[in-house]
Amino acid sequence: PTSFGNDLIRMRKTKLDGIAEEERLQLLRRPVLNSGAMIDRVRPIVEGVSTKGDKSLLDFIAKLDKADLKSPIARAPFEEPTIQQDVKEAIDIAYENVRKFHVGQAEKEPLVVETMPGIVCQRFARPISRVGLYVPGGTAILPSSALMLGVPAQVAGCKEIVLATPPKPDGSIAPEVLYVAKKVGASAILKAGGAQAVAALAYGTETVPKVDKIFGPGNQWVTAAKMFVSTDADAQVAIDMPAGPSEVLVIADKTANASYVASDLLSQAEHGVDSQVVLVTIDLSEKEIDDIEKEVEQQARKLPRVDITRISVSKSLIVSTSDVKSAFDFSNDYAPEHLILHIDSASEKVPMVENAGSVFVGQYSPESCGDYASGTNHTLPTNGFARQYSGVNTLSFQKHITSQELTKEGLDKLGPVVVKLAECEGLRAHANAVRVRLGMQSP
Ligand code: HSO
Ligand code: ZN
Repeated sequence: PTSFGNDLIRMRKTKLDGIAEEERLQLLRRPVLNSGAMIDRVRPIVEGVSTKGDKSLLDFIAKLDKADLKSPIARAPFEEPTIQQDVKEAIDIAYENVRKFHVGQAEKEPLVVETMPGIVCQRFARPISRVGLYVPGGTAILPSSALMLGVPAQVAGCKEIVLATPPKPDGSIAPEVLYVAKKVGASAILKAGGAQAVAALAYGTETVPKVDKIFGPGNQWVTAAKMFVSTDADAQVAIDMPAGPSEVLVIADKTANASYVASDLLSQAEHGVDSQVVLVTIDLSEKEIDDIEKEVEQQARKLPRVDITRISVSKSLIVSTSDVKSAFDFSNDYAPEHLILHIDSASEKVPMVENAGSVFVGQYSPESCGDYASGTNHTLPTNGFARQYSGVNTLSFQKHITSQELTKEGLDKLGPVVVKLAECEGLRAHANAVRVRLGMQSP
C-alpha cells in the first residue's frame, strides 16, 4: 500500500539536440546542499565530544541514537554473531571477491628510479596506522558498506580499524555488520552514529581511540561533521572524500533491454528520496522511451520501498540524444557516481568514459553486483566529484613515502646544480650542505 495511490511514476524528459547551453548546464546540476547551515548544527555536537569526551558522547548517543550505553566502545575479540547460514555464505563470497580485487591494487614493490648515475629515488607505501570506518544505520542496515571499507583497510595493513555504526535501542549492532567486523579484523566497534561518532573518531575520548582518517558514507550530519573535523587543525584527521546523495547514469541505445534498464534505474532510486537517477538515450523513438517508463512504473509498484522510489524517480531525468558521442559528452560532463552502459559493443565504448566513479559494462552488469559482491568498491565519488576523486581503494588506506640515496659520484655530478639553484634563491646554508661535502670553496 502506498500513500500515492495510482499516480503514474514519470521522469522528466528533455531532448539534447539543439538545446541552449544554459539549459544543458541546468540538466547537469545537482540539488544544492546547504553545507554551511549543517556545519553550524553539528558544531555543538563535535565540540561537546572533543572537549568533554565520553560523558558528552554517551549523552549524544542517548539523545540522538536513542540507546543508553555504559560504554560507547566494544573491543575485539567480539562475540560470535547469530546470523543465517545462507547470509553468512553470501558475505563470505562477497568478501573473497572484494579482497581479491583490492589485493590486486596493493603495490608489491617500491618504485625505484635512478634519475642520474649514483642518484636513486624511491617511493613506497605504508598503511595509515589508525582508521575509522563509518557504517550507516538509517533506513537499511548496510553490512556491504562495512565490507567495502573494512576489506581495503585490512589489505592495506592498517593497525587500528575502528568501525562506527549506530546501535539499536538495546545497545546491540546488526549481527551482519558484526560478522563483517570480525572478518576484516576490526579492532574496535564504536556504537554511535551521526556527528557524535565522527567527533569521537576524530579526537578520541577516554575509551575511543583517535584515528588518522575517517571513511564512509552517511547522512548530512555525518557528512557535515566529516567536513568540519577535516578542517580543524587540532583534529589532524583526513577524510575519504566529500559525499552527496547516491546517483546513477544509464546510457541506453536500441539494443537495450527495457526491463533491465528500468531495474537499474530503480535499484538506485530506492536508496533514498534524494537519489539521483539519469537515463541518457541514444536514438530511441518516443515509443521506445515510453516502454522503459512503463517498465519503471510496473516494477516500482511491486517494490516495498515504492514510496521512496516514487519521489526519487519523479525528480529524475531522461535525456535523449541522437548519437553515441553526445551521450558520452553529457555523461562525462555530469560525472556520475555509477555509469551503466546498455549499448551495442559496450566494452568498445569504455575508452570514451572520462569522468565516472565506476562503470558497469553491458546488459549483464547491474550496479547491484558492484554494490555487493563482484569485487569493485561501492564507496564512490558523488555530486560531480568523479571529475577529480577516485572511489575508495587500497591506496586510500595508505600514504606514500619517498626516499633518496646518492653516492659520492652522484653528489659530484648533482652538487654544482644544487649550489647554483640554492644561491639563486639566496639560501646559502642549502648551498653549503653540498659545499662541505664536496670540499668546494665558499664564495
Ligand atoms: N549504491 C550504494 C551502495 C549500496 N547499495 C549499499 C546497496 N548497499 C552507493 O554506491
Ligand atoms: Zn546501491
